[in-house]
Amino acid sequence: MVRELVTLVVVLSVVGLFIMLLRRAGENSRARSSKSVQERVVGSAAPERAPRERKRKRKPQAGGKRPPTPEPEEEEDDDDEVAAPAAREASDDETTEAFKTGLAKTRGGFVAKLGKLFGKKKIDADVLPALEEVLFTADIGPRAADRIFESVKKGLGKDDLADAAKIWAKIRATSTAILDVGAPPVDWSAKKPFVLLVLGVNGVGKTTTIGKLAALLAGQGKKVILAAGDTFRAAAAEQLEVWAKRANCPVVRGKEGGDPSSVIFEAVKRGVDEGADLVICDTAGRLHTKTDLMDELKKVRRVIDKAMPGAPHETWMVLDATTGQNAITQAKTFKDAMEITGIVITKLDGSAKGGVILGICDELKVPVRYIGVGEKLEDLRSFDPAAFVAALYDDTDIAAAE
Ligand SMILES: Nc1nc2c(ncn2[C@@H]2O[C@H](COP(=O)(O)OP(=O)(O)OP(=O)(O)O)[C@@H](O)[C@H]2O)c(=O)[nH]1
Ligand SMILES: [Mg+2]
Repeated sequence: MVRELVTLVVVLSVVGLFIMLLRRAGENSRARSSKSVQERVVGSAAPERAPRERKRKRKPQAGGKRPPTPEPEEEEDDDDEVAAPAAREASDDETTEAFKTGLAKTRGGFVAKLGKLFGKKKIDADVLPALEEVLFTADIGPRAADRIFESVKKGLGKDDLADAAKIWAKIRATSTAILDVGAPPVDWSAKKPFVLLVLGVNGVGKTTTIGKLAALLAGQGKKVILAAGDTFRAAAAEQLEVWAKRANCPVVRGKEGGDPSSVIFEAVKRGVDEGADLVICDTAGRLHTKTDLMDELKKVRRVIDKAMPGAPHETWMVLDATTGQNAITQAKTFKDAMEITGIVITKLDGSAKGGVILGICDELKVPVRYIGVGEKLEDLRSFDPAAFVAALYDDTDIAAAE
C-alpha cells in the first residue's frame, strides 16, 4: 500500500514537472515571437524614413542654390517665386512704352518736326527739301541723315510721296537697318568670369551705368564683382560702393591716386579665384586727346589680360546723349585708339538729341547695348533697335510730342 502511494506521488511529481517545463517553453516562445515583432517594426520603419531623409538632403543640392534647411522644399518654391520677376523679360509693348518715356524730349524735337511736315492735309514730292532740312539739323549725324533721306527720295515714287504712312514706313525701316549692326546679344555666361571694361569721358554716366547694370545682373542671380578703377579721386570709389550696396555685390578698391591697373588686376583675379560670373571695371573719365590717359587705359587692358588671358571680353564706351553730335566724335576717336565692342547711351530722359544713336551706330558699326533713361537703379534699358524705332517714330500721338 505504502509502495503504491509512493509510486503515485512520484508519477504526479513527474507529470507536474513535465507540465511546468511545458509552460516555461510556451512563455519563452511567446517572448521570442513578440521580440521579433518589435524588431520588424523598427526594421521596417527605417527604410521608410531613409528615402525621405535622403530626399531632404538632396533637393537643395539639385537646385544648387543654398545649403539644406529644415524645410527646403517649401523654401525653394518661395525663392523661385522671388527670383522670377527679376529675370522676366519685358514684353515688346512694355519696352516700346518705356523707350517712349525716355525719348519724350527727342520726340518733341526732330520727330515732332517730321510729324508737322507729314501731318499736312496734302503732301507731295515738294516735301523732300523740307525733309532734308529736318534730318540734317536733327543731331543724328550727316551720314545717317543722308541715308534716311536718300531711302525716301530714291525708294518712293511720286505717288508714294503723297502718302505720309509710306514715308514714315520708309524712315522707320532705314532707321532700323542703321541701328541693327548685326551683333548677337551679349552672352554673359560665355566666360567665367565675364570681364567688362567701361570707359568714356568725364561725367557721361559710367559709374551710374555700372551700378544699374550690376543690380540688373545680380538680380538675375549672377555673382558680380565691381572694380573701382577710378583711383583719380576717393569720391569715385565711394560712389561705386554706394551702387554696390544697392546691387549687393563686393567692390575691389585701391588707394586714392594709386595705379588703376593694379586695382583692376586684383578684381579680375578675385573673380577668377571666387568663381564670379562677372567683373565690371569702372575707369576714370578721360578725354581721348590726353595721350597719357589713353596709354593708361591700354595698360589696364594688358593687365586684365594677364589676370585672365583673353579678357576683357567686352569694352563698352558710355556716351552722354545730351552732347549730341559730340558723342559721335568722342566715340570715333576712342575707337581709333582702342577696341570698343559696345555702347551705352545715357541721359536720354534729359535730351532732345536721342537720335544721335542713329549717327553713332552708322559711323561706328558698334552695337548700342543699353540706354540710360534716368538716375535711378531701374533706369537702364536693354537696347532693342525695333522697339527703339517704334517708340521714336510712333506717329499715333505725334501731336502730343509737339
Ligand atoms: N538724367 C540722367 N542722369 C544720369 C544718367 N546716367 C547718369 N546720370 C547722371 O550723370 C551724372 C554723372 O554720372 P556718373 O556716373 O558719375 O558719371 P561718370 O562717367 O562716372 O563720371 P566720372 O567718373 O566723373 O567721369 C550723375 O549725376 C548721374 O546721376 C541717365 O541716364 N539719366
Ligand atoms: Mg565715375
